[in-house]
Order: sequence, then C-alpha cells, then structure tokens
Amino acid sequence: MLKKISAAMVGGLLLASTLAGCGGDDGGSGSGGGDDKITLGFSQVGAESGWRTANTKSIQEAAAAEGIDLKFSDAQGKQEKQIEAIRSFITQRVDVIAFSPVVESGWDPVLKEAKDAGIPVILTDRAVDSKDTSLYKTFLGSDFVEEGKKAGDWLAKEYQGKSDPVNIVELQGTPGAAPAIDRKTGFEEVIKTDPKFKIVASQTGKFERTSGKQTMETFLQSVKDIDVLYAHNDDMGLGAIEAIEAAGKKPGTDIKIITVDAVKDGMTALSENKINFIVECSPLLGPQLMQLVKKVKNSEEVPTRILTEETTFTPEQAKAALPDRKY
Ligand code: GZL
Repeated sequence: MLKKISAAMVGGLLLASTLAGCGGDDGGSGSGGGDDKITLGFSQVGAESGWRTANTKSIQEAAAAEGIDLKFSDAQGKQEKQIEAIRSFITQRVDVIAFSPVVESGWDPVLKEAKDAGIPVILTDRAVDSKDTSLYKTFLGSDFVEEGKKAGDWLAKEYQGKSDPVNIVELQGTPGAAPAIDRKTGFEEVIKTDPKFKIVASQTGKFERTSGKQTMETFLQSVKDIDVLYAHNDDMGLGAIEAIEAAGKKPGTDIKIITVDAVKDGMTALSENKINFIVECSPLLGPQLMQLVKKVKNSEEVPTRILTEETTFTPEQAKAALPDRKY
C-alpha cells in the first residue's frame, strides 16, 4: 500500500510542478505558478554613451527596487541582436517585454510575434516607425524634435541681430535612430528661418566620443570657417572638443558648441565654457518604466505616449546643477 500511495503522490507532484513550469493555471506568461513575481525582458541598445550607461543603471536599479525579475540583454548597437533577444524573451514566456529600439524601422515582424504570444511590449527612450500602434502598449521617452528645436532656438538668440554667415557643422547620432533623425529635423526647422545659418557639413559620429572626435577632425580639415558645432549628444561633443583643442582652437569660443543629453561629463565641459548650451534628455526612465510594467502586466490601461520631463542648461546653470547631478 505504502508503495502505491508514494507512486501516486510522486506522479501528482510531477504533474503539478510541470503545470507550474508552463505558466501555471493562469494560462498567462512569465513566472506564473505560485509566486506572482513579474518577469521583465529588456533589450538595451548597447553602451555607446554616458547617457546609455546611466539609462541601464536606472532600469536595473528600478527593477531591483520593485522586486521585478529583470532579464537584461545588451545588443551592442545591433538590431539583429535586439530581435534575437525579443524572440528569446517570448520563448521564456516573460510577463512583459520592454526595449529601446536602436533604429526606427524593421520591428513589425518580431513585435507581431510578441503580440501573438500575448506578451505586452513597452517602448522606452526611442520610438519605432511602425504604423500598427497595437504592437506596443506605450512609448516612454523624450520628444527629440523638441530637443532639436531648443538647440536651434538658442542659436537663433545667440546670433540675433547679426547678419554675417554662420557656418554650422553637425555630428549626427546613429544612422536611422529616432533621436538622430528627429534632433536634426527640429534643429533645421528653426535655423531654416534665417538664411545666415548654413549647415556646411553633417556626418554621423554614432553617438560615440571617439567617432565624434574623428568626424570633427575631418570637418576641421575640410571646412574653412566653422562657427558652430551642433552635436546630437554630449559624448560626440566631448570627442569634438579634443579635436578642436588639438587643432589649436578654443572650444566654446572659436567654435560655439551645442549638445544634447546633459550627462555629468557634458555638464562639466559646459561649466568650463567649452560647451555653450546643452539640451537635457533624461536617461532616468527606470522608475516610470517599472510602474508601467506592473500596470500592463495587470492589463491596466496606460497612456499610449508618456513624455519625459527635461530642461536646458547654460554654463551658469550647469555650475549650480552639477553638485546634485544624478548622472
Ligand atoms: C536619447 C538616446 C540617445 C542619447 C545618446 O534618448 O536614445 O542615445 O542622446 C544615446 O547619448 O546614445
């Protein structure tokens, strides 16, 4: 008798544990089974800039603080690695998928797979250009066109009342990335209203400091009079400063510099007047993301677009803000 009961018990236990392993009786995804710990699969662009590393830190710390099981993947700047990661999260039956798309296009097939698997997707930081907005629950991030306009507005004020030509060189972010496309659009929307402003050279620096330096070296060799540098992020601006100083010119004086992000290194250069103006783009999206993860996991309604709060900085404002700067 004893033998029969134990065999029956073992069989029952095995069946129960098998069910639990497949998402339990809620038929849902993720951890399922006994504990209600949420599992989040996050695909990150890479580690190309100070902004990105601050963004990763914010996400990892916020997940830990909320007791969310974070499966984190670094795509090293490659879209195919992000698609691979998302497919892996689907196979693992995570509860929610979030990612920062390295480029705008080419996401519909894999997002459809996530939708068919019943796993909600949240976009953070960068947007996709998909026409089918049912493929994701919300987009949490900055308005990059607005950031470009803020940069253009500062330049217009800086040269107000002057009529001499203003030659601008531009360091663009990653080709095809939403912030690179939109920061260019916003900036050009403002400067095209005044014919003295001319973008005489514009190339990518891939949001990286070294590439920003190399591309600025090319500009310095090929462009006769450079008055202004507009860099789509601080890191490329900082690399450009190295090139400008190596060419015997004074950054912030001989060549005015506008950047975007407001990470600590950028703010330090701004406080030293090597950069003239920075448009903030906050990487601290972690806490907001985790609140959204909990809501979509519980099938609660969330806004389709959530804009991050951000400002701009002059050298004086940078000096005041630096001591408390979180990133
Ligand atoms: C902006 C973010 C950009 C930053 C860069 O939200 O996607 O990518 O401006 C980063 O520093 O590399």
